[in-house]
Amino acid sequence: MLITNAPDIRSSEITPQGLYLRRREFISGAAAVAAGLALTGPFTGQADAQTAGPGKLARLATIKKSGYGAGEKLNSYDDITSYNNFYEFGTDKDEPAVQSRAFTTKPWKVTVEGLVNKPGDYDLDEFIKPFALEERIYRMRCVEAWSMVIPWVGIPLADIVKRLDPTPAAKFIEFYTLKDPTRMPGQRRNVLPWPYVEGLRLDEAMHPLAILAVGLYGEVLPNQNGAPLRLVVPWKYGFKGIKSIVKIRFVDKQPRNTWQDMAPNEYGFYANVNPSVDHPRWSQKSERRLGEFRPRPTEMFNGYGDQVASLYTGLNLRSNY
Ligand SMILES: Nc1nc2c(c(=O)[nH]1)N[C@H]1C(S)=C(S)[C@@H](COP(=O)(O)O)O[C@H]1N2
Ligand SMILES: [Mo]
Repeated sequence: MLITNAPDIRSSEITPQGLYLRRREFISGAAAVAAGLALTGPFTGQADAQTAGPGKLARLATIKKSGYGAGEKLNSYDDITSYNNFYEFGTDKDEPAVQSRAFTTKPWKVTVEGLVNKPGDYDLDEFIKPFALEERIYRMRCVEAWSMVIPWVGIPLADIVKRLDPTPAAKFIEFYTLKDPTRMPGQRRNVLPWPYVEGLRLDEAMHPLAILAVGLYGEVLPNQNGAPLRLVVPWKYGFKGIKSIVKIRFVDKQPRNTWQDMAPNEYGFYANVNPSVDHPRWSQKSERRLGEFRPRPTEMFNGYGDQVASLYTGLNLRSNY
């Protein structure tokens, strides 16, 4: 098991911080050894003061540090978990944190279907068990022109795709969020066509920056951030990062995606961050980083162009927004 129970060491207030961190480190190591896990890297995730979790949710054991995002100043856990877009739990930024409180994500099933050699209904724990968890600190840019820096914990999507073994006919992947209005109160209103769906070209999905996230700040994902499993593609606008995934389908044609269905003149399939293509109703040239006052210039591909631009050679990025 990669997920440990919430440790009984929330007492950061009463334990000196250094000792607290070392104790957490020890416990994560002990849990991993008890579970017989092959240890691929040092337990640096928890020992790093910047990404140590707040001790609110179950901690993730054995997180590999990846080097992505070194030097970035992180947004606080509070920023990341109280300012959310997750329309299944309300359309205001502060609603998902409140309205998702009772949401349960255990048990959780992930259905894999379509043009793939290992289809099936996987229990989430079983689905992620073969993979090492990595810390990935990414800049995230919402289409609404705000941004954050978030220390995700996840699995490279490429590793998962390779293991699921798509057939040669598969050209795209489609993702589906849970549809259950009894558990997701926002789905009782017709603000979006439910369930939320998103997609990637297979080569985008195989890019090393694309991950499926299971954690944040070293702990399991809070519900409002897309527990228990969500997509993270940091060179694209935030709406591509579909939350609370229950189905992954391999297909041969470009899938629909929810925001393109809603307003095709405003949101496209690619959704690559692009400061030179404005949204019809606002500029995309700059962004407001949560916690900062002065706007920042928005960078092409959210600053990941050196890594991802070659995916789009020959594609007109003005018409393919
Ligand atoms: N299922 C689902 N996924 C979703 C959304 C949503 O409303 N429903 N909102 C998207 C948008 S617009 C953004 S900016 C990100 C926000 O992710 P965060 O709350 O973890 O920052 O989630 C994306 N994924
Ligand atoms: Mo967004």
